[in-house]
Amino acid sequence: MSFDYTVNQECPETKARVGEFTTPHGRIKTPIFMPVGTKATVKTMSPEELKEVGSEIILSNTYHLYLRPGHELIEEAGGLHQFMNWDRPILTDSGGFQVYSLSDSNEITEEGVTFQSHLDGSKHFIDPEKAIGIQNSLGADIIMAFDECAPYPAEKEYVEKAVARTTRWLERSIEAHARDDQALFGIMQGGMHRDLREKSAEEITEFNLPGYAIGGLSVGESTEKMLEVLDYAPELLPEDKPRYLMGVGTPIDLFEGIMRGVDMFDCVFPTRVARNGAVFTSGGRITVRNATYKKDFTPLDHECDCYVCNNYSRAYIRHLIKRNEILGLRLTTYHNLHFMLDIIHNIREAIKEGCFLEYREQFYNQYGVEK
Ligand code: PRF
Ligand code: ZN
Repeated sequence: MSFDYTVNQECPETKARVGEFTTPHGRIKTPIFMPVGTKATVKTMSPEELKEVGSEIILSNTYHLYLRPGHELIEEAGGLHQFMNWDRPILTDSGGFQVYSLSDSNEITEEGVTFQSHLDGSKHFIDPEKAIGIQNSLGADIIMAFDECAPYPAEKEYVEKAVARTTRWLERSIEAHARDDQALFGIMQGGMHRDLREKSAEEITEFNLPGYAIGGLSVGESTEKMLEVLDYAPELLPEDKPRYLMGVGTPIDLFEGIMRGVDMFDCVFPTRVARNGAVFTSGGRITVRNATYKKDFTPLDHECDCYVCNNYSRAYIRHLIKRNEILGLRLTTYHNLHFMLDIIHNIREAIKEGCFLEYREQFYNQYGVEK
């Protein structure tokens, strides 16, 4: 099938745009935020709840599912959608990045990556063919090429080699991809170097893929450095394809990425901080776990109309989190995802109405600019 991407509206003042991407499990509107469901579940959230908060697509990880429960088992279950009872689009990351960031030791050669499982120390080998084979078994709507994300900081010569290897691995990823009902996205690397980002973009866009990602950011560099790259990187990718910024997504990142031309985001941040008792509010992020909220009988965010804010107080949620009650984690996660998806919805509406910058200004004034 063809994976159409249509840009419906462009912001006259910034590079923000609104569009639609068609997948076998329905259309997603861009800009979009993808909640992270690493192990075939967005921690604490049922698929019904994910829909209630407005999730249109979720992300899952090849690396984790390959190790446990195994991609063959998920294939036997009828694929990832069926296995986890999620009938909307899914994107799987290729595993490359997780291998570098999670496994105990790894050796990267032209052939692929040898690594030890972070779970039991067992030895594994993943190469582009295997990463795509696993993703073909899982059956997500969007799958990612196997790339090499250079660490930060790294010698420029190293980053240059990673860029060249990422292109060769993309070629092998495309060759191995055996399902035309899955869109394969290419990934740009190049670290913080403009000339390498340009080289990477030039090489990967040759393949005329249905979408492209910006990898290698939010790997330890400062926000300023990341934004410096984002000032030019999205535009190096085709205008008529979705652009996905991998592993980036605080509330502020959404605005900053979108105004620079990014269409898709994923990040564990909103769900991870929720499990630590931190929640987003229109007045900024608060740690509801703190003693300040002991007798605060108001909702997490007085401007939020989610199920949590309509029914529970900060004091109650603080109590649940302090006592390690499971409901506490569920409520903070639910609210944070609702908050993220509400922002992204408002941003789409603002772009359509030609008032993106006004909305950004208003949000920042209230929220305070933090990371
Ligand atoms: N490559 C892949 N997945 C990723 C990244 C990358 O560079 C990042 C970088 N922030 C997050 N997830 N394949
Ligand atoms: Zn809420």
